Amino acid sequence: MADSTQTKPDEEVEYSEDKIAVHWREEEYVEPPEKFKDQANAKDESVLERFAPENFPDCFVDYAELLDWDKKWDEVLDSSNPPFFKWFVGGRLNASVNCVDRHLESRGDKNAIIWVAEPEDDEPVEITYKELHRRVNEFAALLKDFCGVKPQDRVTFHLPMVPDLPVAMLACARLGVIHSQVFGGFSGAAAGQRMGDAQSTILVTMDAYYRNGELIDHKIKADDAVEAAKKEGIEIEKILVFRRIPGEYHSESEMVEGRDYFIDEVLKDYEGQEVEPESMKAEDTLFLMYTSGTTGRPKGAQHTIGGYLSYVTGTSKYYQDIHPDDMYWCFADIGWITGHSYIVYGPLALGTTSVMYEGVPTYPDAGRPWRIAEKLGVDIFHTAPTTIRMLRKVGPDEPEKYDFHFKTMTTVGEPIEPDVWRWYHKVVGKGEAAITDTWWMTETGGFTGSTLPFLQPMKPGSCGPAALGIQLVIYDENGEEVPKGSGKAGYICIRNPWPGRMLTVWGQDERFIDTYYKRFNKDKDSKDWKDWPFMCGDGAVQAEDGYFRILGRIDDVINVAGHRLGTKELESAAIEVEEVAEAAAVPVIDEERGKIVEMYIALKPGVKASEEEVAKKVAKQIEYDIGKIARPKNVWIVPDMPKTRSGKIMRRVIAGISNFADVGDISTLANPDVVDKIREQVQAAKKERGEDLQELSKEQEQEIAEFGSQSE
Ligand code: 6R9
Repeated sequence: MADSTQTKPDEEVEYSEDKIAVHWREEEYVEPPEKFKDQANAKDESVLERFAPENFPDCFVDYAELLDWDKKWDEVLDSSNPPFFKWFVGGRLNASVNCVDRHLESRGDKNAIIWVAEPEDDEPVEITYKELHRRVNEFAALLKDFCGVKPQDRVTFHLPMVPDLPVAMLACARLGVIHSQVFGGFSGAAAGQRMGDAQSTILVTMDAYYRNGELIDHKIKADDAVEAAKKEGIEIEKILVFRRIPGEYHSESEMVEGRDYFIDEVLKDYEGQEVEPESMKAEDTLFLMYTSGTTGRPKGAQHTIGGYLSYVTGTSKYYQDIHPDDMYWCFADIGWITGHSYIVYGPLALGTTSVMYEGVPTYPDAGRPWRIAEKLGVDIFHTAPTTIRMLRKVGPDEPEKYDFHFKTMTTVGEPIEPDVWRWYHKVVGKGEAAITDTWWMTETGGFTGSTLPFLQPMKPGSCGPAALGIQLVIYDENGEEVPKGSGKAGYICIRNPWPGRMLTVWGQDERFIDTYYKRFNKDKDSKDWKDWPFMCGDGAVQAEDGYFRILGRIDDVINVAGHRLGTKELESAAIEVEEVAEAAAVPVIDEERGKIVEMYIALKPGVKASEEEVAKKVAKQIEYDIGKIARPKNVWIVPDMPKTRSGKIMRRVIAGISNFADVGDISTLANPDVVDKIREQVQAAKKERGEDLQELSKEQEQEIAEFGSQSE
């Protein structure tokens, strides 16, 4: 491992491909505000003691006891078959009862959800717990009777940010059915492929939704989903369609008789019906959330009912500091794990009001989020660095024009630059809110590193110490522990099991072990959980005080505005284009979105089509297979790819070219002279387009230098 410039600021540092070096300076602490401390859910140090390692695994009973159980568990943790750990075994519960029914008596007339449509003239829609109960039951009745679903069957949603989405999730939960929501911005083909993987035959979608002032056609994507699912051997039996504007239909796609149904019409038969909630086993599955990895096929992270719900409820309580009377707004998409855990399940289990917003942050202008906060009296705000960066860029002075006051603010999804952190703290938080930088991932279910908002000081750019009950460790490439304060980086892992962790990769237990455990497990036959550290997939460094700084993914994943895109997914989309022989995807640092995708393409010999035509086709295919979010900024048609002798494309070399950064060591290339050719071609074109002005920070340079080297 190379040393950090923290200790040797000006020294030249040597890198080798599979290592990560750190060049960030430690920031000063920022003290949490005193004024909210008395009301905090975590207000004294006793909580830290309760969750100390010597109290593992029983410490997590604290979280499980926040829920109502039909039957309490017999065993807190069954670790007899590592790494398939099971929590609260013998326990029975229902997630929709915990998020809805149990609040009816005390808070039935209080709002569970307030939904803000993008058109600003539309009044926010208030949904009380009673109303939510009615809607969840009616939709559950429809799913059960009209679709004939049984406990643990899979139902796929491809929905935008509308209240029908949490209603549908909770209706599945009521029936013990597994939901799988595919991010609305992803393509229909992406939804169809995931249906194939989950063996799901029912698709719930919507005709259209508002984005940037336009009503955009969404049902049209269902046609592609049908095709893609067919390729996977799945015949979609029913497509249930919500209507964005009651009584109207805003899609070019035709409703197919006997397959497509307007939900509002079918629901008439189920008006006022109530469905008995299924009493499910704690380790049964609540939902699947597909995420990208190092190989082509997305992984279905399989989350449990008892463990997951306990974990998101507990972390919502202590880290989000949610009380029933708070007005909580998580400005994220439910199609992302953040939305599942911290818009729907955690907040509703605690009986609070969860705000949902349909549209883009800057519509009609950069003051919109702050007007929403002011109007609704939001006191807890939660969003991602990409949104914060965008709002700062477009309206740096907007927040101070509005009268809103946050007690806590969360950031999630990417490392946040200290400078952006300070704007968030000073301008959005008006200097009086605590920031929780929450580091975690789809696989972990909930927060794994952060500060307790009124108990632990904040440090810009660091997520903080390990979350309660989580034992974090950094290993070097040989599996040796990297001591804290050494300034060295390595692979961050979680030593112990925790209830929020996914149970497995849907249908692929081996892949689960390979991806998360193989690297640092020294004895695959061991039955001791201590031999099974979970590899998170991020590089990190730990300061002397125990705070972690996350350096980003060490696998081949490009994080665009918080969405993880697998290079392999992008490349396999490109290769579908007839003329394409080879493709490589690399990230380009982008001020607003963190990263964006650039594609490199080598053509098959004798191609007649013009380069421009092929480039267009590639971009279109990626948009079709994955979604708009993945659309490449540039598609470069190059004479050949830089490759190792074993024929693997060296992505870090082309990533270096795209970012005007160092391409690193090319001595192991089979065809080193291609590098100069590509550099000349690409950089000249970029200069012409004015894309060469980007100055990279040292850590960005390092990230580019490392990109993809894991798979070389
Ligand atoms: C929740 C979520 C996971 C990856 C993760 C890491 C990055 C998330 C972060 C962060 C630095 C934070 N990440 N939160 N990096 N600081 N506070 O984002 O899940 O979409 O699965 O992405 O996001 O690299 O490994 P997911």
